Amino acid sequence: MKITVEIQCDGLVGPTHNYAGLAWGNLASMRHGQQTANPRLAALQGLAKMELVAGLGITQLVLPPHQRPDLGLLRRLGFCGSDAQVIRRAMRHAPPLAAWSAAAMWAANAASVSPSADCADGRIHFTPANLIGQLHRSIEAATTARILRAIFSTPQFFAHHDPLPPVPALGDEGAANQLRLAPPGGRRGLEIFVYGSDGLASANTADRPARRYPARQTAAASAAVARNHGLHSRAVAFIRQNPAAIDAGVFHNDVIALSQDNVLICHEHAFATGAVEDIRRRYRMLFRTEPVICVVPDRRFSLADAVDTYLFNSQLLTLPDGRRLWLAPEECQHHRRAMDVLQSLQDQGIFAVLKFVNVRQSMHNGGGPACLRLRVVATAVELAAVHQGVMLTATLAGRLRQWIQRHYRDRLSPRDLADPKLSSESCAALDELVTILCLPGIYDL
Ligand code: SUG
Repeated sequence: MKITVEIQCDGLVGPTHNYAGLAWGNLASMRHGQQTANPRLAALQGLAKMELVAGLGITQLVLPPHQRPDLGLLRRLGFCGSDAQVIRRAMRHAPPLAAWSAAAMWAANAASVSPSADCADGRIHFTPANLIGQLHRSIEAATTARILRAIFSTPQFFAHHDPLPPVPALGDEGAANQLRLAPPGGRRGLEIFVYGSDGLASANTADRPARRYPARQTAAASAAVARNHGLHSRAVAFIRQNPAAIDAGVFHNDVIALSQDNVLICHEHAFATGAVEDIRRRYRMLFRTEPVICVVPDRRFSLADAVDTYLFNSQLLTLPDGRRLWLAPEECQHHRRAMDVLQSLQDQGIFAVLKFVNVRQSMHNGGGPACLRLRVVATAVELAAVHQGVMLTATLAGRLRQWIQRHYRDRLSPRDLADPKLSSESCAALDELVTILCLPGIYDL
């Protein structure tokens, strides 16, 4: 049995972080739209979380932000001239604010990832999410693919797939809709894909349940990812999200469920009826042992509580000594019912240590601690093949902090996005960042 580590890959918040209210069905984004953001604080909060995790002896890696505004998108939409003219012209019309979105910070949506122990060819597989549900996120896939290929570059260990075709029937939002259960100790796991709509199967039928908010992940997309990754059919479960959860603002599964090792924590209304029993049965068949499943009842903690606090969007981390740490958003600390749930999980031995983290700038756009990170389970040999320039050390953290202080604004309203200087400031920042991270060639600067 090979010992594995779980690499936490966090998206560094980009210089154009703003509140444009772009994400329909994501209540925090809808509520905070048009407010003034603080990109510098957002980036520092994200970095502080990374430092906290790295300080616990957990492997932490930095994913660079994407280049914004996306002038290529603006030109494709028919705005022409010099870069400054393109920006001014775009802002004069109904401005496609998507081009300024810093949403790539939510790395849990960057890709689906399967550890080598789960894949037929014994390599770690990556599929960048196509994120086709919303324009501002659909522009991420190409850069994400480039960044992942640059960081996990050794073909002997890492396999990279293209994002799925960009059509609604194959909507894919990555690891935010993936769970994985495995007995402790680095073995194969049961990969659980959570979807909101059937995709291909129901694309042409009129019997889809009416909903307030869209389901972003399709079963057809999840099945395609599982096939591409070479997952064994016995080690995969496809679980339907409860439409009531989506309508309550649970736009990704990681707002309502989380997993680590052999532990699954979910809300009573996270999944369709029978899903938890299905997971339990499959786990038992695969590993001849019981998983630990905690279902949080709605009467103790409602769907609205889950969306308000992001309790389920905590990071459950396994410390080097084998104990588990629950890293919750600070919002939980001031919420009595969230604290009661945490106390009961701790009493059941789900985790030994509880910590809180302030990522409020991200939270106001609907992204909690777990949204900001992508997990990659790797063996020691695989870890050694990862690009070392992005591994968070105290030195790198110090350099990034200075870089943020130097380049980021501390106020950015949607109206400020029209300023062509913001674009040149961002380019200058990213130009320096590729040197800091030793990642040339990921942007077209
Ligand atoms: O896709 N918010 C993101 C939040 C993603 C959170 N990720 C996970 N749950 N894993 C989204 O809804 C808001 C952008 C804006 O409104 O400007 C936004 O895109």
